[in-house]
Amino acid sequence: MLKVHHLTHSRSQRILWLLEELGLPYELVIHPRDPVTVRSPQSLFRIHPLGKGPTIEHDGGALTESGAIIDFVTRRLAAGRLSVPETSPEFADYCFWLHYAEGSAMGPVVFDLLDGMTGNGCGEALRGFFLNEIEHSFAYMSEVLSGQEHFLASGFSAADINMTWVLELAEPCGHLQDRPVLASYVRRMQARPAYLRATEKGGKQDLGMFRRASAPPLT
Ligand SMILES: N[C@@H](CCC(=O)N[C@@H](CS)C(=O)NCC(=O)O)C(=O)O
Repeated sequence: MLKVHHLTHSRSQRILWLLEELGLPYELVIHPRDPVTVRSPQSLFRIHPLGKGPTIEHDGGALTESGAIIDFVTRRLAAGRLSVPETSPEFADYCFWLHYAEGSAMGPVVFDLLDGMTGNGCGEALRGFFLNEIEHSFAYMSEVLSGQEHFLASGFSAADINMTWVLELAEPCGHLQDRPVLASYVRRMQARPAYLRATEKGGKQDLGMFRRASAPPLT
């Protein structure tokens, strides 16, 4: 059976959510973050040399990287459900959003988060770069989601699962505060029954460790 290695309060919540949406059986192994460093515990490095959440085990092998796992699960284990077939006019959009999440959108958010955690340790030049990237990227997402409920015009897909975590991580840094379209999208995704089942099983996500004083939780 598919085994999911879940690092607490992390991107691996995506995979639990995906599997709950698909209704596939899985064995869950929870790896609490190291209480001092907040990083992966040694137990995750015993599953895969990169020691990252998410990691899955299937057919005797270990696979890490959210987008790769989503592709593997939807194609190999779910007959393409929640993905888009190559013949569909939406295939390009699906590929874009599935990969944009970690390929481009997430990096600047992580830099901003680290900047906050290190008391502006990134310096002005780098900060100027990543804040500009966030501005463009989030403006584009807002524009797309102003006209439709999900990243694909046809409705919910696994690309929403990869994209939602980018926005969830950006929230404690204040990037959803003046972006109501993105904030309401995240709330819609978080209200999905499968999302709620995933957080019940993997533990409610607490990203408060990343919160800025200038970014009170959204109400
Ligand atoms: N691009 C990778 C990123 C994996 C990643 O950095 N995961 C974080 C969790 S959010 C992690 O494992 N952090 C703990 C650490 O690096 O020690 C993916 O999407 O899977």
